[in-house]
Amino acid sequence: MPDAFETMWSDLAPVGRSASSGGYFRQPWLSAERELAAWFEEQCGARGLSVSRDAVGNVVAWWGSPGPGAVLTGSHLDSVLDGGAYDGPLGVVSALAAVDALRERGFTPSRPLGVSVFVEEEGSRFGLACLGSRLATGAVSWDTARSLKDRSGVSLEDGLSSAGLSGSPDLALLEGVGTFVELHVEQGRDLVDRSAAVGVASGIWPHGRYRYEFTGSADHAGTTRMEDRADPMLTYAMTALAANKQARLAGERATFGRLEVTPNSTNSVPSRVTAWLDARASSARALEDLVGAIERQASERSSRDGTSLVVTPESVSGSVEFSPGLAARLAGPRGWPVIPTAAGHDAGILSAAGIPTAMLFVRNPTGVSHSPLETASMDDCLAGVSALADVLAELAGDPA
Ligand code: HGY
Ligand code: MN
Ligand code: MN
Repeated sequence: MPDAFETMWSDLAPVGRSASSGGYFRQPWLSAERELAAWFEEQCGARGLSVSRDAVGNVVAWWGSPGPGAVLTGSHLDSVLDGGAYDGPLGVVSALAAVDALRERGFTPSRPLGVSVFVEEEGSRFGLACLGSRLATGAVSWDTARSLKDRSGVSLEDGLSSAGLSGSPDLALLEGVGTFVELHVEQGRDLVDRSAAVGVASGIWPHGRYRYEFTGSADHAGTTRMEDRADPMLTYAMTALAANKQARLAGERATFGRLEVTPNSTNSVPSRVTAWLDARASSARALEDLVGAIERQASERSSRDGTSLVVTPESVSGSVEFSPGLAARLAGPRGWPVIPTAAGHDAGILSAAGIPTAMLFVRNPTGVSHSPLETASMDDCLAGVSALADVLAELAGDPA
């Protein structure tokens, strides 16, 4: 008898969880995430699914042998730093539970049905969002990705080899996949405001991550007069204020959530401040305008402060419109709302690769995500499993 949803969910709860914050640290190819990856393959094996893994650790487990017109469902197991329990794992556990539910209904797929996990969806270690699915679809080449470095200077290639993975994935893993469906906890309050347990995604806002390197002159915090300083912290601070103001004025999103100060000494004017901007907007043009306005204001401030600035895009994800026909087909008869999101997903990468894709969202009562406080009720999670099973039966069953 396969483990029920609740059992699987409690299996995962302690893995990578911080005792102090209650948040999750499941960075890719490090112990907690590798423990989850092994758990997932065990669960697939217990269900008689045949597991294929590519050279970076993306996994697809098949019900039926893979082939053209296959239907794939899944999500990711990695987390942001100090993340929530649901972002990613809910889609993976729900996919396994949906297979069980279909079997309990006596369903047999008339086309191959796969359950997938893509690695490094958050880009929390190597900086490029959806790194696993970009490699699996060829959206980024191995040559480009192999030298990406994590915060301690470990390259992707070395990070993989210490996890026993060779890197340089071929594109065979997703061969034949005709439709992808990702279930995900909603990262917002749209469903709770509509009193709906399940919804369907219409698309993903374009978004990007940009590294801002502010360089000034290190000096003494006490003996250096204010007018004699070239202080990169000041330029950064004014840039953070400008980003917030520009996003508010435009009704878009801008966040500086990560900062590195050199030498990070209490009684020194810093020599360098590196900050990462996460910017998102409701259209490609709006994102370009927002990012441009922030960079212009940062450069103006930098010349006033006598500092210098280099801005480097690290991860850019274009606007995604999921297949409208598929969204309408799944949502219409079931009365599910069709809603946009500003959160990136592997589903966006597969959609951009030309695979007809849909996302199911499960209600998040607070809307909070990328936080230990992220939550969803068990009832809504089980409603999500049943919804996913219905959708998979429709997509992988005999054509009506
Ligand atoms: O950052 C995002 O939008 C997603 O959670 N990876
Ligand atoms: Mn996330
Ligand atoms: Mn996610």
